[in-house]
Amino acid sequence: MSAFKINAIPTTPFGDQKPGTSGLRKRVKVFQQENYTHNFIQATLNAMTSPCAEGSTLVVGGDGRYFSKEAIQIIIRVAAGNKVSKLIIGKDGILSTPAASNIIRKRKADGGILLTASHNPGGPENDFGIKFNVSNGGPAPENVTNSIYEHSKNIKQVFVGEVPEIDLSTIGVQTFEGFTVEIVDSVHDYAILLKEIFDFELIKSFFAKNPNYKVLFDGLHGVTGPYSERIFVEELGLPRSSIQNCVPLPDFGGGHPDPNLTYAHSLVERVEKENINFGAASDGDGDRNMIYGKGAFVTPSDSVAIIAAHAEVIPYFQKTGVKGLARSMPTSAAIDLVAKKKGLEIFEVPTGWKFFGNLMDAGRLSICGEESFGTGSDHIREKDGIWAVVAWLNIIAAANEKKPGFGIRDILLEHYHTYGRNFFSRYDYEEVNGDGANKMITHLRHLVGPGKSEFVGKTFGQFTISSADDFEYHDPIDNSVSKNQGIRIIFTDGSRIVIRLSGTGSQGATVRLYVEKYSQNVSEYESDTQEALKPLIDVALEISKLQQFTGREKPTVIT
Ligand code: VG1
Ligand code: CO
Repeated sequence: MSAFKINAIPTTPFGDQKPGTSGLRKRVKVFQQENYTHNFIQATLNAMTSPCAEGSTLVVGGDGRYFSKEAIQIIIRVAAGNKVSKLIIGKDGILSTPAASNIIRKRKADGGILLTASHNPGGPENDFGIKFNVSNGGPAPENVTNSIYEHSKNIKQVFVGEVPEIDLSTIGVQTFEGFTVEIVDSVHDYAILLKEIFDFELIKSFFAKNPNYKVLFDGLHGVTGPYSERIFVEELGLPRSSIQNCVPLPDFGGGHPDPNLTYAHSLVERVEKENINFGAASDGDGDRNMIYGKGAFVTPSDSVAIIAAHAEVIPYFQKTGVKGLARSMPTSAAIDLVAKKKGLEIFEVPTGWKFFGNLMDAGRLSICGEESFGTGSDHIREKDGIWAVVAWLNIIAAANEKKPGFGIRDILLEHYHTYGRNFFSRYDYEEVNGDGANKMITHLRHLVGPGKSEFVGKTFGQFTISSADDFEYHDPIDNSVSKNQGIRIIFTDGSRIVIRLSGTGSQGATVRLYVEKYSQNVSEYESDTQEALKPLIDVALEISKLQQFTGREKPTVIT
């Protein structure tokens, strides 16, 4: 066992290491600055309190994007320098976000460092990201990320252990005096987990009985490639042609690894052209998903509601029961209607998966989702792209037992006939001038802000305002309060407008405008979303003065 020297290297703070919605995300060039990554890792380890970094076990891995391998060698040396006792690292540095969450829980680690900027493009000119997860496997809550930021602003030295470069490509254990590095298979534990959750036999027998049922999964060259190969091809027996773009690339093949109608267009085109029954995609780090059948796009807000409505066919929920449901604030209220019907608790939390963790740990939440293509459950503490895809396959296989030929579109329509339809859309205005965006938010805060009761009762077109605020969340478990989480304008017919600024962008500001309209009019169930929402979008633009403040006529992306 070799000993190594620890050096205290003097450094000075960078003022910009404030984690956003999901970790610190910046251009690769920013992380490549001398000491930048060292500083952030040291600040993260300094922020660990229960337990401290010294003596702890941490899981490390990510989506394999450009600069990951260099960052992992830095993490190894800084962890050794801070007397971390063990690092568990995915082979080649690869761990999808859900797989990392699972390993933290299964191995009872004290936390994890995840290297990803999720759906943001990768490569030398694009984004990198570092996120700290705590011992429940979930993203660090705000008190921890605030502490990381405080430490980063006051940092004076980084402790670096003189350990040699570690070969990340060989599974096994490497031991130094007081410090161990274990390289683990990236997929193994995750595959076991999914097989415990879902009815793989039922899904396999559905495929066997329906040899013409075509499935296409698109990994968008993100981290899910090896996971999809294992789950869809090896375990569920689908042909290899059922997966595409499944070789992880450090720059995602130059693409934007975001599973939505804009960036997963090659999947959408093939599903339509080749009459594929079941299409799905996942993002760079494997926590997002899109479900898309021929002529049937499932909005993420509908997807989580449908999974909740059909939870009884999933073995995991047969065992645990469904304890409660939740969604992020901008997500449509489709899942609220399921909760109501089933007599379950429903929670509305701010944007960001970290807000679901406490509810899950307290045994009050089983299934939850975000409109941003995030769906998941309390099997881990991150959203889980492949979990959502297999959940849908499980639901379809179960439905076909009674109704042969039942597909994605049938499930959607059946859901609308039972619960009504929540039309939902999000408009993103990316990389707008930060000043203009902030001024717009100030204008909106002023309109809705406390004591502004005259705004309530005002009518715009066919919509009359019934309430408006800047969303504030009181966590029912630890009583923490999160303020200013987005402007919410609710109308008397239940329609909603939400406006907030993104916390994941790396350049300029991104404005997100969310609109939702509820309908129980059967003749509208098959209507086009954008048409159905047009009047409400006009009202949102009028109230927010978005076009005046940002100078943007049109959004960059509509989902
Ligand atoms: C976005 C989404 C949010 C999601 C977050 C991280 O945040 O809106 O719902 O939790 O990304 O997703 P923002 O602040 O940009 O709106 V991922 O797949 O990056 O981990
Ligand atoms: Co992601």
